[in-house]
Amino acid sequence: MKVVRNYLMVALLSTLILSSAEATTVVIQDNYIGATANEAADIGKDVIGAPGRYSVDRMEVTTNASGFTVSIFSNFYDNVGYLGIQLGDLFVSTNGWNPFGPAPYVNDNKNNGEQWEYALVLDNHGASAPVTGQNMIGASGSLNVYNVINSNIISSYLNGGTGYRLDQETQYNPNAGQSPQASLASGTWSIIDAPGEMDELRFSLSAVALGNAGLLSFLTNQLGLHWTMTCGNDVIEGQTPEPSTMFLLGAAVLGGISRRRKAA
Ligand SMILES: [Ca+2]
Ligand SMILES: [Ca+2]
Ligand SMILES: [Ca+2]
Ligand SMILES: [Ca+2]
Repeated sequence: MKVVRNYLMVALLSTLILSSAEATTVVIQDNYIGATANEAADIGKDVIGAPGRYSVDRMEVTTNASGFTVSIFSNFYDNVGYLGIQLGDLFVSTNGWNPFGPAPYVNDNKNNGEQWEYALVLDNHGASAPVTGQNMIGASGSLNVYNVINSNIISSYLNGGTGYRLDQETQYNPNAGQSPQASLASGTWSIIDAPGEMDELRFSLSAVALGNAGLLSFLTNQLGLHWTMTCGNDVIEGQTPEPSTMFLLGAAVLGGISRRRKAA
């Protein structure tokens, strides 16, 4: 009964508050370069090597009554595992976005700029070392949310140490420390064929899962977001707009409910 009550409460409040805030999809275009490339001729370029394999075009972030969805549009998903390059996890900041240095942030890396609060970790990153790329369009699975401990962040590499975009956050290993981290919430991921344009990797967390985990900040706060494949060849990083007054009111109400539920 408690689970049902929580479900109804979060669903009802999400509907009332987020629909009144006119939740929409935010598009973050890929204007981010990220940490310096290791090949001098490529410094400052958006993609090193073949754009047909690695290019990332944009990220779309949707928050509404059903939850939180981030879609990353890229050419990479029919090419996973080529040279051992895998899918990356999604890094989220729930208190805005402050990259290091001036745009396009050529000196921003995992050691400076924004501190990520959460990582959404895929249960399958694709094969680690096939000879040719694996087509993962149509694949899906589950994801788990973890608090970010910086020493558990895996950074960009290729073929055992030669980075393209160096020191970019790529994947997160919740078991890297002495004691494995517990998952805060579970969601889903899928890779969707988008005819005529780049394909889509979609990360989804329901409002109920976020509410039960005390993570409604995903729906109400200004967010920073970061994604790349494990070579870091094309990195996308950016932010959602400042929340509106209605969102802030929603955050206050939902936060109050969340605190009361925790205290109960
Ligand atoms: Ca880029
Ligand atoms: Ca790009
Ligand atoms: Ca942060
Ligand atoms: Ca950074």
